Amino acid sequence: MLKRVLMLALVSILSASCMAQQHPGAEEFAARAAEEYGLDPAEVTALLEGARFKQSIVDAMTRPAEGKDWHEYRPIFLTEKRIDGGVEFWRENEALINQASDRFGVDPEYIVSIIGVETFYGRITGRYRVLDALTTLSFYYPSEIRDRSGFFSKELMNFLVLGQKEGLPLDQVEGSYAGAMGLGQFMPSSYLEYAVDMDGDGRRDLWNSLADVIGSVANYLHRHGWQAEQPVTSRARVAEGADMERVSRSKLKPELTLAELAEAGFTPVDDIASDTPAAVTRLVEEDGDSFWVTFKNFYVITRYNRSPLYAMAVHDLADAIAQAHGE
Ligand SMILES: [Ca+2]
Repeated sequence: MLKRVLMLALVSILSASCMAQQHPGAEEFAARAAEEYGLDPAEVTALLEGARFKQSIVDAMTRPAEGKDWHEYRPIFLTEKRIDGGVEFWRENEALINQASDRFGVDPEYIVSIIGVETFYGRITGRYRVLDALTTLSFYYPSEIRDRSGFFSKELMNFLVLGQKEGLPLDQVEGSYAGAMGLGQFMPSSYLEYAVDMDGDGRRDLWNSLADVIGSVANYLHRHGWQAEQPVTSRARVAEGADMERVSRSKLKPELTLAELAEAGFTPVDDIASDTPAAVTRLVEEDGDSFWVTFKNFYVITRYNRSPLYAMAVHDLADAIAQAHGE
């Protein structure tokens, strides 16, 4: 009997401490929020005490989809449902997509495709509280992978700033396990910097205003240097004895001209001016590697998500949607 009473007491103590969690480093964080951003430290502390550590977020972070090979990654996004969904989303929002495309100089199918890859046109925007996600990844980042807790700590700070600026209910806002929000999955820093109020109601709402969502995705691509109606990528012909070092070294930033790449043994199958800056990337297919010449626009897509697999999926989906849409 006594054992049972003790047990119950222990459970209630544990659950009380779960209600108000003391996260390692939270105190210092609140002090910094006050000092550098003029936020109320007591409010920040109270908010963080209501944030919950989530093991599921740590688990998700240690196995992202970008760890897959291309032939496993592509079928996740290049489905008939996602292509048809894109055509439907485009037709339903034709005026807004045209408006954003004209205003920001971004090809419409890429605006549609990004929203399609990120959230299936708003069907999957994430069920984690952003506060829990960013707190978990700031203070409990998994030690077995490259430490990005600094990045998430900055995003947590930006999340607080965003809350103050946009009047968001920070303890309720939902997003991905990494804290990405709304139909375009904007991290707090991107929300602050690139979100636009395209419907003109005085707020930037990336959940409920399709005008704001579509405008913000277009502005994001625009601000990172999108070049309208310019190529994104082209399959590469690889000459015998091609300089494979170029593939590993060129990264994704287009730092060589097509003429220089041709000298190294890589030429695009499409007809593109030889002074165009480009890079080369390699994808793992089921039956070997494929090589791709990538251009500025490909690089711009990787500003959304650093993976070349991501950029290629966005490109392929954009292409498929544009064809089905009849462009
Ligand atoms: Ca708005």
